[in-house]
Amino acid sequence: MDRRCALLVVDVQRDFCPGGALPVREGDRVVAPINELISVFEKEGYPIFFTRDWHPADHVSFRPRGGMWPPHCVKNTPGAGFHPRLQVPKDAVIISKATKKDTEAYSGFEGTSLAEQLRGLHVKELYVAGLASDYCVKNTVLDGIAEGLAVDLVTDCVAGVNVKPSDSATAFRRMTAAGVIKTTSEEVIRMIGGRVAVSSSS
Ligand code: VGL
Ligand code: ZN
Repeated sequence: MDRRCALLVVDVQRDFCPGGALPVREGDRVVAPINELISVFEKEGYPIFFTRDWHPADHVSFRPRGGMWPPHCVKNTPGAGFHPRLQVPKDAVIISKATKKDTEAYSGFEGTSLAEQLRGLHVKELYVAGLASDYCVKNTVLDGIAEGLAVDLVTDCVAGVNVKPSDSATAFRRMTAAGVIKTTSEEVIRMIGGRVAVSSSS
């Protein structure tokens, strides 16, 4: 199994964490296990991508414009910053999305160079973690599968907005039906970390 892997960390931003403008319940619970994934991918030399929701102040998804969300992740404001404990490597690729004021975009692939960059690196398998399970994670996973990637959802590294309490469960069913591979950070670390040990002892 030497498919080229990449890690994609979706929208782990202050506004999606407790105390932020659009908090995901326990959104910050994902930070510690994601940091462990980051360190394993870094050690192995696998590429690491971060998406961030990066809206103009008058974005169409905001309530003052008739959208469903309170203003959040306005570009270049503290709320749009990554969670302060998230360990973003210097050479990580940061993908800003939903940057156009009249267009909503929940997927990291929509209107960005993500697909092109993954193809350029010959990535075949994408490990997805972050926020929120029922919006940007879901849409990113579905688009990744549509791109022809094997997509692994790291289930202990995601959390949902749950406008309706069942939204995360519905999103998991959608992703499962589309062919996502469910895994955990422990499993990924065992597999990828284990690969390092095997190759260094041979
Ligand atoms: C998201 C709601 C609004 C997300 C972004 O990152 O999942 N959710 N904007
Ligand atoms: Zn948004």
